[in-house]
Amino acid sequence: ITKNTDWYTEAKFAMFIHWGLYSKMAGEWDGQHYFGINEWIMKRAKINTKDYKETAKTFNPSQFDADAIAQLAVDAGMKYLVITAKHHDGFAMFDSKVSDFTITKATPYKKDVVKALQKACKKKGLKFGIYYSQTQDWFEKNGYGNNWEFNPDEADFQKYLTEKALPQIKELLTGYGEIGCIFFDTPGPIREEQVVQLKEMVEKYQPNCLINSRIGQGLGDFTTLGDNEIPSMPLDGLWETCDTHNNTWAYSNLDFNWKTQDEIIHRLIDVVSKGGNYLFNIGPKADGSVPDVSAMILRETGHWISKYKEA
Ligand code: JFZ
Repeated sequence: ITKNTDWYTEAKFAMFIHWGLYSKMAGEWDGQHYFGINEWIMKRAKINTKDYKETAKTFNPSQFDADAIAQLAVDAGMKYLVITAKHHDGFAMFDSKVSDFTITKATPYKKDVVKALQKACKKKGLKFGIYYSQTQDWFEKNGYGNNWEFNPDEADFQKYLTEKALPQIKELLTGYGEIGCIFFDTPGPIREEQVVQLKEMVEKYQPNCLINSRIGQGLGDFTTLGDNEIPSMPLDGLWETCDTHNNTWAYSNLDFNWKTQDEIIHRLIDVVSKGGNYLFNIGPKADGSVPDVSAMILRETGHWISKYKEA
């Protein structure tokens, strides 16, 4: 099928958001420090599903303001926004009927933040995209990746796909307005016919939704390069570079290595000059607020972009 890709080609700059229960750990578990990508803390610290789920009971992002985040993206000069609806930890940041491990059922906050962001994006004229970890799900014995609690030899991956991933993706495709793009990730051992099941599901409900290459098996509509990778030469086709503001995707207390506005602008120009989109990540804190420095730097970046447009 032919999809409308104009908006994507014109977009150039976008906001990626990694936000979930792991944001609460912020790089620390059981008195130990975990430097590096904090959204992997469940696996790195080998936290079992029971203890991990327990953290949801105190996940209460009272400072979360979807309009303010969408406005930050607009101020930064960004044109679409992609939110982690479910990362490798298996936790749904939306109101899913097919699992109890969701922000609406397992936390005191109870509200659907994917919905709130989708509405805010619509209001502010941003295209809306979702990140969904289709293969890794450390909360499910049939999902891929949790080998500290479950036996991978007994895992029935197709059962996980049929009972959790596909139904959740359907929920996201049918209850959240127009989904501009879907960001799958770490395809790993997923088989070709399973990738086709995902792709057909997406296209059945949202025929114009652009699918990234990390769906696996070369079946995406656009290429997501390796994390933080910028090619040395222009590339043909639709592609994007995803980049973190520091060295983690999800918020960490241990990482202060923020890119300056100059670095962000250079990287943006580098990517755009080679024909790609620059998907730039922020990691909100557990309370829902965006780290001050990160927000300030993004506003400065947007300031430069609007000056440049006038010139
Ligand atoms: C993945 C995730 O595991 C990570 O937590 C984050 O969400 C990031 C955006 O994507 O990590 C990857 C995936 C692919 C590559 C590197 C890291 N790659 O192809 O180089």
